[in-house]
Amino acid sequence: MLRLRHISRTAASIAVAAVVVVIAIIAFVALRPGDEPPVAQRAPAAAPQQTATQPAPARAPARIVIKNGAPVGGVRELTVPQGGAIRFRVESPEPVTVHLHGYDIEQPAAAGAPVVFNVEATITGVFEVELEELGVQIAKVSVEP
Ligand SMILES: [Cu+2]
Repeated sequence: MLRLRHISRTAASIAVAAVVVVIAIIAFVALRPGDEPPVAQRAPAAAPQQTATQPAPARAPARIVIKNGAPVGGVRELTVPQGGAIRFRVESPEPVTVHLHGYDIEQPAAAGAPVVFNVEATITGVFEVELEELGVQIAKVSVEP
């Protein structure tokens, strides 16, 4: 038993030594001067990610999620000053047509293809946003003078 344990310990030591050698070879290959171009490529790649997160502060459109043919959380109320932008996004697991009354704009949405409305608020009043086929109101848009 003792001897077996000793042998397996030796085998383990050899295995560890082998792993160390492999790591040393990998480290040597990776750290050779030839690796400099990939490092240089990596630096610019990180920069676009930083700029990609910067536009986020621009207010995201209101997000309306449709479930079982109705808006989750009820009819969304949006208030926009005249001259501003009516912005909302509708996500639906089923194909639907989203209709912004008053401005009379219809756009389709489907699973994996949400629709984003970004409409200049030129007309004042209170307007219904409807799932056209279902006749279901999903939002109430107030454009105030
Ligand atoms: Cu409608």
